[in-house]
Amino acid sequence: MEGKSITTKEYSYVNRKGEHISVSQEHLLTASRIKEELQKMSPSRRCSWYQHKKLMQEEGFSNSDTNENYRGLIKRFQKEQGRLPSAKEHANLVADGTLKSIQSAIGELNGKKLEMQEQGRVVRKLVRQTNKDLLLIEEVRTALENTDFVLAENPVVLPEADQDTSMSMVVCLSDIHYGAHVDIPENYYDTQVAEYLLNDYANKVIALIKKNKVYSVDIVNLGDIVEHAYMRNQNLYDSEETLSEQIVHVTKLIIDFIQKVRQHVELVTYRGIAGNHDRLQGDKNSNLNSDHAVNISNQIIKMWIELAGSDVEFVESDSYFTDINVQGWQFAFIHGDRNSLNKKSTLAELGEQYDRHYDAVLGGHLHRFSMLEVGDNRFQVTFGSVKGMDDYSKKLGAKSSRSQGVILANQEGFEIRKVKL
Ligand SMILES: [Mn+2]
Repeated sequence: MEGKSITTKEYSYVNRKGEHISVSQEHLLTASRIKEELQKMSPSRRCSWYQHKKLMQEEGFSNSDTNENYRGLIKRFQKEQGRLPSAKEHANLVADGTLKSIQSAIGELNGKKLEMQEQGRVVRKLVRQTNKDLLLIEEVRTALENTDFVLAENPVVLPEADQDTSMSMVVCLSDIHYGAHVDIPENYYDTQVAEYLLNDYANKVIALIKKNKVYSVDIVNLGDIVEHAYMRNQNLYDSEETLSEQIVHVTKLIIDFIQKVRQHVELVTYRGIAGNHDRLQGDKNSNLNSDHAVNISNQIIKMWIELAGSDVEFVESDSYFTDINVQGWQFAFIHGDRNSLNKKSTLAELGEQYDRHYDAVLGGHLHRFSMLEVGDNRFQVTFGSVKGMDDYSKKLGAKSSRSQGVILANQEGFEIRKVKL
């Protein structure tokens, strides 16, 4: 009989010391069952022989091993048995309490596996995010090291005699989309054009400063400073620098812009809010609110102000909102993706939300100049982009010229002005 042959057969294997180790039939039965159970628990159907040895010890078999000879012996034994243990047999074994160690090990491992799967998703996401953040910071550091920033100068600006210098100005910067490469019949745009246009804008602002005898300027960046690569698929092909390079290089241009203005006005502030293209996460519902390119850009600008000794004031603001009181007039600023500047109730809604009576709300996002009077001398304004038209805006039928814009304000009133580029 088959069973009889097993009882009479001698089983042994050679251990690492070269000794022949005899094992009992009971040992082999237990060993093959533990092996099968461990295989069942493994997604790759592999037995962990380290685990196997531990479980064998718990079952009272101290002469098991993990080496090739031992594994071969168990395999041979299983082959001779010609079958896997039946469900009934297994159940009996469990009922007998002979394989209690396996039961508890399976329970433990299954519990851990579930927990891991649950946490796995969250952890993997965090790890991905952290790695990405670290990589980004490292890349930003490298880009900073390779970029020369303008020296800060704080010249005294004397008004000419008999001049009335009561005018203030808000200078908006919007939708630079640095890093975008546009090459269509209606428009050409790349980083060099961006540099040229920002310089051109600075000169136009300086002309306005001189003409209107402006004594203070608040520069407000309305977002979309970079084109970014994570947005629409189209941008994967239309972006020409890495995100880190885009952020550092556009910030260099913004600093140039700030310093140029500062050459002509003593009181200058700067602040920046984020647009949809600035988000490092494609998801606009991401709760990491400061996870955007403008945040990094702002940090660089603050660093420049401090290290270069500029007297320009950096003003902290929310990621997606800021407001300014200029000579008694209240202005709110948004990028325009979260609140629609086409919707006539937006000014009132922002007033409710921030408990202020705003005279105007200004934004970008639409890449075209628009001005909507939504109350008595109260306005919703969008300024155009530096980037200009692209395939996307063409598809949307939103053809428009490049522009930026400013607010001139004194005690008597304010005027919102488009500046064509
Ligand atoms: Mn934009």
